[in-house]
Amino acid sequence: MSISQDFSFVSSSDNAYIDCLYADFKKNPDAVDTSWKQFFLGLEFGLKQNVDSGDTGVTNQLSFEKELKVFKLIESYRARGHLISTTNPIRERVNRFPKLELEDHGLSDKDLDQVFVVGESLGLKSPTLRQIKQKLQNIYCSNIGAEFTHINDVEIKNWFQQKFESTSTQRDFSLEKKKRILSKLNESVAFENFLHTKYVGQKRFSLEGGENTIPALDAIINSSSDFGVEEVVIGMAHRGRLNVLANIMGKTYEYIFNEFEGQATPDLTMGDGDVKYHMGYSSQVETMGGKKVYLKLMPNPSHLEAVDAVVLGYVRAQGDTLYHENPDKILPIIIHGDAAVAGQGIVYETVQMSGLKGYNVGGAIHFVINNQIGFTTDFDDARSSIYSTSVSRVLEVPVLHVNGDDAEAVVYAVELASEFRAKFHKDIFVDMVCYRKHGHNESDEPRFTQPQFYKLISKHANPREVYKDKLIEGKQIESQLAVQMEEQFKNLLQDRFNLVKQKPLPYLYQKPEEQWKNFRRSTPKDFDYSPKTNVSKENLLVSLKTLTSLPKDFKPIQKIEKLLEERQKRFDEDQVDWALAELLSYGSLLQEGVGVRMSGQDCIRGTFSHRHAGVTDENHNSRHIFLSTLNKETTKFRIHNSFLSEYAVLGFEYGYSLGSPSSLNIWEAQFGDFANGAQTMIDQFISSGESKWQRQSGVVLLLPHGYEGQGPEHSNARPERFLQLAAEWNMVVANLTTPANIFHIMRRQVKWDFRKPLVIFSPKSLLRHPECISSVKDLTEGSFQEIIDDSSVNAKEVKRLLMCTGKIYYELKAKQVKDKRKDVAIVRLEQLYPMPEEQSFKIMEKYKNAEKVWVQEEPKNMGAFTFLRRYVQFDDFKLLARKSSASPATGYASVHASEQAKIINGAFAEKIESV
Ligand SMILES: Cc1ncc(C[n+]2csc(CCOP(=O)(O)OP(=O)(O)O)c2C)c(N)n1
Ligand SMILES: [Mg+2]
Repeated sequence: MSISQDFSFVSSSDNAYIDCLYADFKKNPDAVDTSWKQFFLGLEFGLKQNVDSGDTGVTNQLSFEKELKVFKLIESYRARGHLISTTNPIRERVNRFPKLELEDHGLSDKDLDQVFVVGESLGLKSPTLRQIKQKLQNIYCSNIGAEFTHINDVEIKNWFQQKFESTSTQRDFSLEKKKRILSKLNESVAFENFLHTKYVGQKRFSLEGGENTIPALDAIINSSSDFGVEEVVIGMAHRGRLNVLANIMGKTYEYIFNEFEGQATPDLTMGDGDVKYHMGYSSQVETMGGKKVYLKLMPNPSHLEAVDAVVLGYVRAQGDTLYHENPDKILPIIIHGDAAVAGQGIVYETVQMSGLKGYNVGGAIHFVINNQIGFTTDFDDARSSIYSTSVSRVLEVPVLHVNGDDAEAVVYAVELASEFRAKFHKDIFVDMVCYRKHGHNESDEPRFTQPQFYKLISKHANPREVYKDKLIEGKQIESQLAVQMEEQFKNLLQDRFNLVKQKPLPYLYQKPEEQWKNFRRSTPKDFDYSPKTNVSKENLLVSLKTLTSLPKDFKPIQKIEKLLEERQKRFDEDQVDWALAELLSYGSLLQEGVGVRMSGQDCIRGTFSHRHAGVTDENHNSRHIFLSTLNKETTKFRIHNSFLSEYAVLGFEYGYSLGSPSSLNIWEAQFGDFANGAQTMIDQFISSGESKWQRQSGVVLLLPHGYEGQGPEHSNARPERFLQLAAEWNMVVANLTTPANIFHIMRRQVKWDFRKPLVIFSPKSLLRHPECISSVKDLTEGSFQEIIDDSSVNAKEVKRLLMCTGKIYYELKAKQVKDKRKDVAIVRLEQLYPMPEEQSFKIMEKYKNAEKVWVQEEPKNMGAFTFLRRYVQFDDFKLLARKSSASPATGYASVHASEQAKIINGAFAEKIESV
């Protein structure tokens, strides 16, 4: 039947759509949105009634016209009811013109007592419009506002709608649950109370106004545990962090107060430490259901939201190894501030990861402590969007906005979020609208900038009082509970003031944590010489076999067949190139039971079409990753082309490295300079995490670098920046020139019994340079070479020592060979930091009578030289480099060529002159 033909009242623009929906409904009633399903059911029911009674005329038509109008009203509430939901505990909401009046839908008060079958979709029996409107108002416009109608996945949307409509107004909380909520609020308030009185004016970034965060987190942990979660990893900023540590993580007051009172003895051998509201913590708590759950709070820097991607990476690592790739077992909770979640681009990048194969963690719960302010910034200066959570639209997942004064509504919202995550393995957002009792920190005066808002706040009872009063007003039994717990609250305050001892929670280390415990801190001596990292030829042959074989019936394009033959030939002819050496090192580790994970833009093929870690079938587009044939149950080769992000992807890989101490974890930039988009990760986590938080990481950065005339953006990975960050043996910075060295440095990364971030300036032109080859023996013997001396000269005859790093070596070498210059030695510094002190002194000693020149391709204000000046052995070095320059390289290929020639020729000229 064509609905629109039978009911000509339906406007023509609706015709086709409704017909289409009706056709879908006829095929499968569940294929359409529940509201349409209900509408069509009602319609058919009504039709039948009328046909039975012989009425097919005007009445029929009119009533269906009205039904459709009511239906549209219901749909409007579902879509926009949240705009008038009573989520703001302090002030009036901005009028967003939601168009939810009867008149907006061609209805009027006169229709209020008429029955509309479409209202049955709300669980009402033959409801009047009055009842329908009331129910809609209760569901969609009370203390929880739900955004979900933008979700295109009908199954998800229907599930959420059905759930929300049937449970949000009938929250049947047990007495035990109410007690739990109040006790968590008691703890939350008692904690702030104590700090506020005892540490007047100290920065603590109090949670006051947003105390329901504590019952909310508690509820997420409890309900998620019922859904099978065994570990919860939290990323959060400053706001309420100490309260979370005390009342969710179980860190004792004593411990926290010691830090407050500055009594925590600084152990400077362990690094420089961090402020108290940035430190991480781990614990194991028992849920209401009696299950044990691991809780982790990630340490984080002040840079808001940066920790988000790190949390996800950590969760993925734990999921991959500890939980056998089962996302049901581990849950990330990311807590945001309203200003930060709206303003920081990393949130978008992190959210965009959620459905990607290489980064999926089975969904995160995002919880916004929306105190309606960011430092002094009001919401209307903080975002263009209506809500701070609008970034969630990318994912088409529900957002629940909830009044932060209504403890039970908050708990309901987060429980629904936990269930949603468990069911669909997708992210979900809960936006708790609350307020900030004090200034940004406790010594700030908020009335400088928000006098009106703070006048309202100052008169407002705290969320504990609000909940207690609500219980007292409630049933007899609830009011008794509230009175009884008030007593407990007072005792709790007293206990805290008397510093009654608390017991730290018992903790059982997880396997990766045991592995971390077995590592030690590095010492300067570790970097004098590298450990042996050679492998047997048999080992190489096993890897080679997988790197040259394809599964049966797998058909790549012809070029690949040639490439595989070339791989074999190179090995047989003892001419191992860069890509092969790199892949052989990964293969060797996999054989030894070490997992390898790599991600980066187009890294499977490789930006420069050199890696070909995997190939694609010409006929059915399936992919074969060569080294995956060496996978073991928990140690796998995982390689993922990343999406076009650096900040979040590097953060994710750093997080992954924290969760997988025994594996090799690599991020590759498309070109090295793109790492600058991830500078926060480099500055705030990678270079300083060990010093601040005593967290080691073995993450590897591959940053293509080198001057080949490709212009300012593709030549320079800014080594000077990494070298400026280098201190206290915090990371390794290397610029490599031989395939053997990439082989050994990757292996060394996991052979050490400590972990260090490793930054490699990786080559581009060297990937195909005929001289850039190593022999098989270079891999089966020896180790990483920090410095490579010139074996072609006799030191006694050398008048000039040219020292360099990276691919310029090959250009200098070509000139030396061509001009048969035995008086000039060329030494390569492969590891710039930590400086191989002893080895470098030996080299200097060997060439002590020679003129010493550092030759670099980079301009004088860039490259390694400013850093090398830190070391006495470079005191008497001259510098040969491009002139100081604002841009890293010329955009003209011809200018590049002449600059490069000047450097190379200049290095062998009688007198060293700056270029
Ligand atoms: C990337 C970054 N920029 C600026 C700051 C300085 N800052 C610290 S807190 C804050 C306000 C944050 O507001 P919001 O996200 O709403 O959190 P709240 O403090 O209100 O809980 C700002 C601007 C920062 N820490 N990080
Ligand atoms: Mg805020």
